[in-house]
This record gives sequence, C-alpha cells and structure tokens, in this order.
Amino acid sequence: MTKQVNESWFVAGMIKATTDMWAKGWDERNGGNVSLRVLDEDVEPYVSTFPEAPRYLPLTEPLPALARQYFLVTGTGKYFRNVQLDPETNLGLIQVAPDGKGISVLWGFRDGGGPTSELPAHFKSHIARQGVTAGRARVIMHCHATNFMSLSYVLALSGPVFTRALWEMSTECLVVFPDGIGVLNWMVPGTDGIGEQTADMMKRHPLVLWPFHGVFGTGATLDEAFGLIDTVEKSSEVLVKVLSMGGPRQTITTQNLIDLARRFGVTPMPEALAVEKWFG
Ligand code: 2HA
Ligand code: ZN
Repeated sequence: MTKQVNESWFVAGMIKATTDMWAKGWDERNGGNVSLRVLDEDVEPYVSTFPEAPRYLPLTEPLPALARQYFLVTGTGKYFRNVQLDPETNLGLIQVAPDGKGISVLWGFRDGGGPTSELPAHFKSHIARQGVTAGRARVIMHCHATNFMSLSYVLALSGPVFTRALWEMSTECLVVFPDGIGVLNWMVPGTDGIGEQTADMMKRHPLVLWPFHGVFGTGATLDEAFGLIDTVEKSSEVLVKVLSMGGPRQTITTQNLIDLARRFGVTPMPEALAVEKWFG
C-alpha cells in the first residue's frame, strides 16, 4: 500500500516539536512557526500521493536560491496545540518553484490555508544558514519564549549584552551557543524587511531576538533547534529569577568562560567575551 505523508518521520517530528513548544508555553494562540527542510529522498516515497495540479501560491519576493526545495511548514493562523489533533490542516508540505517565484502545496493546509505569515523570515534564514553550514541546517523555529522575550524589556538591546548575560546564567550556555545571539530592533512582523534582517543576523548567530516578541532559532534537526531555544530560555528564566532576587552577587567570570571554551573546543563570540557590564 502507498505510504501517506501523515505516516512520515517528518510529520511525526513536527507534531512532537509543536506539541512540546505548546506545552512549554512558548506558543499561545497562533503564536510561533516552524519550517523543516525535507530532502528529495525523504519525499520520494510519497511523490505518487501528490496532486497532479498542486495549488500554487506566489512568494512576496522571488527566492531562486531555494528552487525545488521541499519544506514542511506550520500554517498561517494555526494553533500549535491543534497540530497533534489534525496535522493535515495545520501543517503543509510545500515545494519552491524552479524559478523561485512561488510555492506548490503538495500535502496539507487541507482547509485551503497557507504557510506561516513569517515565511519570508524562514526562507531567507534557510538561505543564510544553508550558506554558513554547508547545507546542514534544516530547521528554522520561531516562538514566543517567555523569559527570553521578557528580558528585552530590561537588558540593553545588544547582541553582545544578551549573549554575555545568558552565558553567565548557566555553565553549558557558552558551549551550546558560542556564536551568540543577534538582536534586532523592533520591527513589524511578517514582512520581507524583518525577514531580511533576521537572515542577515543568522549568518553569524543561530539565535535572533525579536524584542518584545520572541526568538528565531535554527539547527540541523528539530531536536537541535528546539534544544537551542530550550537552553536559551532556561538561562533566561534563571536570569529573570536572579534579577528578581536583587541581581547577581557573583557569577561565571570571563576567565571561567575562556576555560570552558578551551575545554570544549569552541570559539566564543569575541564581542560578548569583551562585555564588562551588562546590567545596572
Ligand atoms: O504566527 O508568531 O510572528 C504568529 C507569529 C508571528
Ligand atoms: Zn511571533
């Protein structure tokens, strides 16, 4: 019998990721969106189930760098808490047209819906991360991680400051995100402009803060992107608690960070290592 897309590892993985993100409290209502690049060999068993004349949707800006690539993406206006109940309505498998000017819907968005409103930021970030990881990066993940976004109200809106403060809030952080965090100015979401700037920061950083909104994270797998956001969010929770208790009286020192980097063979973002004061 022909295998259905519902039975694929990539739909199962997306259900797990979105369900966990909902459970974490990062994706209220229709908040958040995820895209997973699916390879030709992943799609191959399902090609015979695709429609002969798939629905075509134009992109706001042509992206020929992604020509013919497949992505499993969350749907616009859809709630993560419902993905597990009805993946075929809340998710869609899309393919970028050979000229990069639009996408075809091969499976999903059953109610006539379409991909996430943040598709420009996802697609441009995919291009950026494929470029800097030799094609390893396959996931872009956006959510409203509560403690991380809360910090945008009290810390300076600076990548080095955010990175340094969060490295200090948990010993593993420097090892998990040595390339640090990029911080955008506040911008209107869902636009090509915020997509452009997010992708530009993603060339250097696997995490980008959208102040007063949320986070963009990336990884080779759904686990890796989820784990990265989970780590920065946990560290942010520690920082929120520390600040609520009156601020740090002692912390991980610059020398401690240098020792960690040497032990784990990572090169920490230099501007963050150089930060001397990040609060008060
Ligand atoms: O999908 O999170 O940024 C809703 C959002 C937009
Ligand atoms: Zn959002």
